Amino acid sequence: MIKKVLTVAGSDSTGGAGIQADLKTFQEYGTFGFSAITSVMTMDPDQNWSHEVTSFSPELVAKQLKSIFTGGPLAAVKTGLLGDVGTIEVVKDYLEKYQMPNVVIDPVIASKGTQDLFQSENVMAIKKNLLPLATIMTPNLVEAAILAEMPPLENLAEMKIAAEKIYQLGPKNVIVKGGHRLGGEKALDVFFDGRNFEILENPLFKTDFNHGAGCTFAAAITAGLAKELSVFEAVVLAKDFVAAAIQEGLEINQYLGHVWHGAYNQAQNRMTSKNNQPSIN
Ligand code: PXL
Repeated sequence: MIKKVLTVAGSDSTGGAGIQADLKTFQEYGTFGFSAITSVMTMDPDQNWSHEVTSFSPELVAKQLKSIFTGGPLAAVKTGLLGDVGTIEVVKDYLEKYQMPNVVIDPVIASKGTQDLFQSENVMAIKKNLLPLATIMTPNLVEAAILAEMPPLENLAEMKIAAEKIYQLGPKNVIVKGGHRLGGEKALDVFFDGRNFEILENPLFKTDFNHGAGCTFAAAITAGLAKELSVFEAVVLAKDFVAAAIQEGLEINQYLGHVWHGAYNQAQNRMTSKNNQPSIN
């Protein structure tokens, strides 16, 4: 059976992050993607590529969710950029009403080049409404410090404390992503399930083409959960998926480069005339 998965997130027109990353990743995992768009992120080359978020109304998000959930609950859901408090509350209502399993909350309150993502009322609303419903929360280093109300995290010990503090807010699992921000030779992540810590170590790739890595990682976990992996299995596979995507990142313009969501499956080789075998005659 094909698993249905949902992303509630912002649009990144350039195709690397947000809704676009999520849907591409869902497809790579062989799941069927639904999407509710909360906002549109745009970047302006005339303003040194400064980012702007234009939010949709909570009512419009609710209308999309109504359309989506008419067929009943889905196998998994991911939230990303949510835009405003009203939208966060609408999302909570739907997650509760349909008793959604496999809820992945990517906080998206701190990201490269996007100061305006951080709004304290949104952070409070995410903490209050969404963390208690989360199967897993996926903050980066900066987001983890904000959620845990700690000064900037600088080492593994502090990441563990932050993971524990975030766990206390309600999610069943937490992964704090060290990524490139921690420095050092490796990308280190701390996973905490309320009892045990797992430290995930991955090579740190020297690339500037990694826009969309965070969204892609959370979307990959979501699709993995939909396909009935355990939370930790889903995280480990998502790490491999996103590592491949970063390794084969592509330049988009003079300002940025994106992860290649199809890298893990070498999707660029699909549908070439040589390989193409029609399944129905
Ligand atoms: O990576 C955070 C992020 C999330 N969602 C959208 C984005 C971005 C970063 O640019 O555009 C829509």
